[in-house]
Amino acid sequence: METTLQLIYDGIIEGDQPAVSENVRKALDEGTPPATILNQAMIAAMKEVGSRFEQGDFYVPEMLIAARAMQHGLAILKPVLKQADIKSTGKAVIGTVKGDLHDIGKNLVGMMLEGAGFEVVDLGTDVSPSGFVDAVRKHEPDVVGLSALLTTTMPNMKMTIEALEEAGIRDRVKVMIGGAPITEGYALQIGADGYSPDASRAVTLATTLVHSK
Ligand code: B1M
Repeated sequence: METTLQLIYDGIIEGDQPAVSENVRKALDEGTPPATILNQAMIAAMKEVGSRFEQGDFYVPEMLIAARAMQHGLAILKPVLKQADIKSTGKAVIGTVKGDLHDIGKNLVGMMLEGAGFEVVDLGTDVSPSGFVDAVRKHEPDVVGLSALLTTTMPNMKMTIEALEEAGIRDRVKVMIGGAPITEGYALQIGADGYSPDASRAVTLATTLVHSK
């Protein structure tokens, strides 16, 4: 890995916010593409944090400070990922499902959608099925994006789709899902309209879903 990328990677693992911010700026100044910074340094570092947690080398506080350092780096990348003067591609309501506090992946999806010209309403984390129903009624989006990182919260995606059905508004929106434990098969099983394994493919999927409405 190039030195600046290595420093970003190390900074996230160590939870060193100033180092992450400084080196993300430096990498951009050096002309490193934002996608390279994201994938090779930042997302790779979060994967390593997850492995250390699994092995018992890291605990929740270490995961949390790593996540905060990652969020600081993302804040610097955000304006670069967003292109100016793009016409609205569609409207998306996104959120992390009930019981789940993981928001880095969801925030990244939101940023990439905004970058592609979507108007994004971010409901945050721990969003109940009725929270999604209310937001669909209020904002009338083309797409609803559900994120889940825990196997224990995945069923709340199904509950959300069922709540949209019960409210009689399921046919007004396309539902896309994603998150580390989610698969294409799970999306089919719960009646979602699509699944994306990462933030950039989430943009392609959302665009396809808007055009298929
Ligand atoms: Co948590 N955590 N965590 N955690 N955490 C995981 C998910 C875990 C895999 C770690 C591990 O054991 N290896 C594990 C889950 C195990 C499982 O369910 N199978 C786990 C656990 C167990 C927990 C707790 C239960 C720990 C505890 O308390 N004992 C607890 C649960 C809290 C809760 O939610 N109720 C917990 C807490 C936390 C922190 C709060 C400390 C922190 C989150 C901070 C935050 O998000 N603000 C945290 C972190 C940081 C992680 C890891 C290390 C990193 C997650 C991350 O941000 N990845 C994670 C390990 C891992 O994933 N390797 C782990 C980077 C991010 C860019 O990737 O979110 O996958 P990701 O998003 C990707 C794709 O998945 C996709 O695009 C994104 C970009 O490419 N995507 C979508 C995501 N959403 C999408 C939506 C879409 C489309 C694509 O459409 C709508």
